[in-house]
Amino acid sequence: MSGVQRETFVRFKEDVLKGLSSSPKNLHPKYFYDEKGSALFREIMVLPEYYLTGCELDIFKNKTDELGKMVAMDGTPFDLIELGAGDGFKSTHLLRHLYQENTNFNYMPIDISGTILDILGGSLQSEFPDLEVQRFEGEYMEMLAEACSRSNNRKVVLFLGANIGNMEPDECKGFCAQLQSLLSPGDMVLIGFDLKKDPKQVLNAYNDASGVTSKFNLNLLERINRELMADFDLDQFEHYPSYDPISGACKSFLVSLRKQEVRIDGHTIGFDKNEVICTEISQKYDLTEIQNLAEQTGFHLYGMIHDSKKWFVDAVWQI
Ligand code: AVI
Repeated sequence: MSGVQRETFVRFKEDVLKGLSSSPKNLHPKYFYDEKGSALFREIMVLPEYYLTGCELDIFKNKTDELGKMVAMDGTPFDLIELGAGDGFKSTHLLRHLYQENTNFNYMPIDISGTILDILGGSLQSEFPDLEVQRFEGEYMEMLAEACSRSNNRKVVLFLGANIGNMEPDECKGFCAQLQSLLSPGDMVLIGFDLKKDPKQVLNAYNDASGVTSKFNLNLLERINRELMADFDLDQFEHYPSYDPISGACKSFLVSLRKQEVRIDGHTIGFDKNEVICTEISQKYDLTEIQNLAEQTGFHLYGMIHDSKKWFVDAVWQI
């Protein structure tokens, strides 16, 4: 094991033991995304019930002109920084539009995965040979600070996919305030929020008929078994999603189907029958909450772009 791998292993083990010793028990959703979890998430994104990806893609494909006008603002050169760029399948629509309009901008994708940045870099190079791309591999905030220190232009930060919803409200406020502290007056952020809507529609998105989301949730226990020498019996835990239409908190849990004990690298964790582990929050917002969040964290609302169903919004905030 290299030094970095050892550090990652120790952090994972500490977080898991701490979360499972808390009351209520919890696990951080960032741990969903090992190789199998990432593949399952790609399956989720194309499920008929999981409307979020299609809604935001609708904005990037069909409201590109509006998006382009907002981020290009008065025509001053800018650096477009994308947090968690992945393969850029949504943002590429915006890049294409800006490139075709001869907009003066550079692109700075940030991602934890070097492999995905290689793939993205290759496709950008062939489609937009004159676009200046500077890639940053690592954690969002660390890399954003690095990107900002290398930028002399106005900055526009993209944070798509309703990833902001995977933060608890306090964590989310802290995240937005930290974003604000790294930016300067005139800079913008464009954040994808999933909106409050028919509660059945929301709940179905996290409770698909084919059971992929259940596998995605249970894979967290499988990962702990694999990487931390644990002995979770996956047949004794069940995926349980819930949605509170008033607070907008959509939560995923794993329910223990009997009283049981699990060993994790020499530690024993007890579960009562029906005790739950909270594995994820996918917070839904209304427009007033989005505006308030902007104002509480040092931004003002510059614009909002909805998908055609008005289920999702990309909000543009400026300092
Ligand atoms: C990545 N994130 C925005 C997804 C969501 O909707 O919260 C993760 C997810 N979990 C279950 N389905 C999708």
